[in-house]
Amino acid sequence: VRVMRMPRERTYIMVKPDGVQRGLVGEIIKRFEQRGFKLVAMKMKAASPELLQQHYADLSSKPFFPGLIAYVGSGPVVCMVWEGTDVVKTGRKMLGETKPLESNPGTIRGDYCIDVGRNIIHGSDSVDSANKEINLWFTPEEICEWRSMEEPWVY
Ligand code: FUP
Repeated sequence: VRVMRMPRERTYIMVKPDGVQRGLVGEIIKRFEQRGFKLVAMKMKAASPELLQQHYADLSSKPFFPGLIAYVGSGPVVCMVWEGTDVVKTGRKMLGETKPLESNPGTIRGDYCIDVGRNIIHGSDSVDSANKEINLWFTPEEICEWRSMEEPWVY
């Protein structure tokens, strides 16, 4: 009997240019892998202002918007899609709060940054925005469905 599985929840995680330049990409990937989430897409990209304006469209009226677009566009970012149970909310918990001051030690922002305008990582804040962001940053072909081999890799 074939069982139809519910599609797993996905979130969009992006290491911002300061995270890339400070060598935090591996640490961030490590935390999501070790928590038990599955990496299904990843690439490095120098994002255009147009793409970033779309990504941050909800914030377009904020005074920090031009600075935010300049910062996230100042160098390549690492774009990822992570999959797993409650990955959107859990990912946000792992990131910490928007403001590093309010982020507890043990969270990514709480461990690695001190400035809201240089907060090293983005994570989708709802399932709805995750789906929008995944569609904005990735084509369907760039997302990989995969499963662990049933044969062991380690003998
Ligand atoms: P988050 O979802 O935690 O990234 O937070 P927001 O979507 O509210 O904000 C997006 C980005 O805008 C933050 F990552 C950093 C920047 N920002 C500022 O620079 N100043 C602020 O007061 C608030 C946000």
